[in-house]
Amino acid sequence: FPVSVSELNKPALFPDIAKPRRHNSHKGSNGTVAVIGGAVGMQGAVILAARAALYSGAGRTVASFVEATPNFDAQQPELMCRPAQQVQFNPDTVVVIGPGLGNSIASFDLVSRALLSTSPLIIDADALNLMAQQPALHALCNGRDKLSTLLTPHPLEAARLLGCSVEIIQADRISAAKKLARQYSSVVILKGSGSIIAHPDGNMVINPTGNAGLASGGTGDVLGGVCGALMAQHKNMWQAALAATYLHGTAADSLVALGIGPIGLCASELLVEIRKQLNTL
Ligand code: B4P
Ligand code: MG
Repeated sequence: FPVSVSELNKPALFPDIAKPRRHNSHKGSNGTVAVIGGAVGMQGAVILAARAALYSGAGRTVASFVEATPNFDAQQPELMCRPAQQVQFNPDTVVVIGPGLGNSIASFDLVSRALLSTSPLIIDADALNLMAQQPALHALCNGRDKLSTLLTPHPLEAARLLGCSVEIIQADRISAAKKLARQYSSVVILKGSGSIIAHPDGNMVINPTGNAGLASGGTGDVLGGVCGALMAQHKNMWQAALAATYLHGTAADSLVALGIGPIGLCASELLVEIRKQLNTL
């Protein structure tokens, strides 16, 4: 089992993403992200993830809702709001599934369709919880191309996926992340202070950026959207996971240096700062 431990302290680990955008690029070449989730009461999770994809450079971003689709996002009219059932799963659409998805039959059906599809997938939140509960979904995940799937659990979601306690996850986060990557044949970001990015082949990296300002609702949804946009533009899941985790953390560090947090830092305040960090890599 090959292991390499390195600190993610320089963009050299994600050279494709650190490259400047091509002068003649067009929105088609910058990819499409579809975020799926947003049951009633949790629609903000989809909005945050979709806005994060927009601010991280996706060519087109669809915010799609498992129920009660809003007509549009008045603050971010660039987003296309659609019912989740209309999402086109294809290799050119990166799907971020799970933020506020809930655990209805409709959500289960959407997660199954996503796992069976050829879309690159970022699987977060309730989609992870459904996969932990349903062995059939776990099996579908293992049947996918390893580098087309990224799981982004926080420690409680990781504990559910591995069938153990949060204490066990936190006692040895490196082993937990590697086990998840192996058992689910996917790239994994095990979130928390010092997020661990694990490759299904055994490689792993510890992210040194970020701070306790991120310990508030919605920051995980923002991370999912950044991962989706970087994957849509650069088509490299490992580098997208590394770069998204790094930039999400440096954005929070930069806001805290300005006195915006750690106390009271809001997830939506990360968006403009993530864009700045990405453009100055
Ligand atoms: P949920 O109710 O599922 O929370 P959520 O909707 O997923 O929130 P969100 O999407 O905004 O945040 P996420 O954690 O995905 O459940 C949260 C529950 O899970 C908690 O009540 C707790 O029981 C458990 N849980 C979560 N994190 C835990 C932890 N670290 N230890 C023990 N139990 C935990 O994403 C948050 C983002 O912020 C990630 O990118 C993360 O890496 C970052 N972040 C958070 N705190 C950070 C810190 N101190 N330093 C650096 N980065 C940090
Ligand atoms: Mg979350």
